[in-house]
Amino acid sequence: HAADAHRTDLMTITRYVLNEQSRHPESRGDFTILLNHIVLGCKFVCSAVNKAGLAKLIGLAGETNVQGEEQKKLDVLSNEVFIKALISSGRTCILVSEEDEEATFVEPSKRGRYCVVFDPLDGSSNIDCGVSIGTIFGIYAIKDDHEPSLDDVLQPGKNMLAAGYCMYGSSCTFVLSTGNGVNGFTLDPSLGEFILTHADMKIPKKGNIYSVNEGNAKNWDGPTARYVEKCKFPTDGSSSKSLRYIGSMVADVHRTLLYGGIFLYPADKKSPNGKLRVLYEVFPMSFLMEQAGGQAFTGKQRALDLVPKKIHERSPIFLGSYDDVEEIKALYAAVP
Ligand code: AHM
Ligand code: MG
Repeated sequence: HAADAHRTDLMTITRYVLNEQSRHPESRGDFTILLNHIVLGCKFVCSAVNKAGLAKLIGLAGETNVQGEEQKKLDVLSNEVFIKALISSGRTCILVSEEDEEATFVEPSKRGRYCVVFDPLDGSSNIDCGVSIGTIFGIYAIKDDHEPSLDDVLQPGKNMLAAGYCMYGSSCTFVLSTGNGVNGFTLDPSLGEFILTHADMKIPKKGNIYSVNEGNAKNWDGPTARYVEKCKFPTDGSSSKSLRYIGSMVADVHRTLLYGGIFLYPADKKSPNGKLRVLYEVFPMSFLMEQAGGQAFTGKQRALDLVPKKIHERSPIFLGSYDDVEEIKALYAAVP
């Protein structure tokens, strides 16, 4: 029975990546090992996030501090877990984390060829009210035989080998692309394994949801303002779009990927480069969107073509369904 086979033949994320890698004869399993360490970090964060409310009540971890300190602690804790897991994988050479001002250069004896850029716990201001948060990451590889330097990570997003996120929500979901489509895995807590649940994810060509912090509207530029106005008061006879904004990038992007539509974090007068960070927020999400058949645009160019000059650089971002991003591109193109 096909249905039985489905239930007994579990496609874990490790098995999936091993299959993928076997298409590359030169592969030595390094990528699989690296990914396993990222997955370990995500499982740790998942467990810590699930206990966060409880910890506050009965004092599980970091019990000595009160008044919102847990929040901060969870960020820092997650970062430490990822940094240590990534170094101990023996497959990394440079790590860039949202939590650390400077990049981490792995000591030669533990070095490998991968660079990992990541936000260990994005949207952490949402922890206390139980809203979904996530980890976002991207992976580059250095060219053989040279001393790792920042130039190895100051690369356009299109040079990433892989990107993904893990969402800590009502279930724990890991979405990954190794440049060959997008696949989603859900953590089975009883097995401690991520199982393939969303094979070959494709974003709808057009959606009916827009997602933006409208509180910033008074500071928007013309094209962003016109776009959002069109979402609410369409002039082409189409129906108006729904607004959904969680304020947690992983959750907003995950919904956009599944249901279609557009996510915007535009420039505004106060923050001319928007809020989101190029390396570990904009690039991985843009990579996933393109791999799922959508688009990602900065207001000036394809997001993945951007070449960052600094590791914590920011950029405006518009990403989502192909047709919806096409519309915002047209509005920006119309401005001289
Ligand atoms: P953080 O890295 O400090 O958590 O901020 C990033 C978050 C994103 O998850 C989210 O898309 C955005 O900030 C929301 O910002 P705002 O509250 O300005 O709408
Ligand atoms: Mg962040």
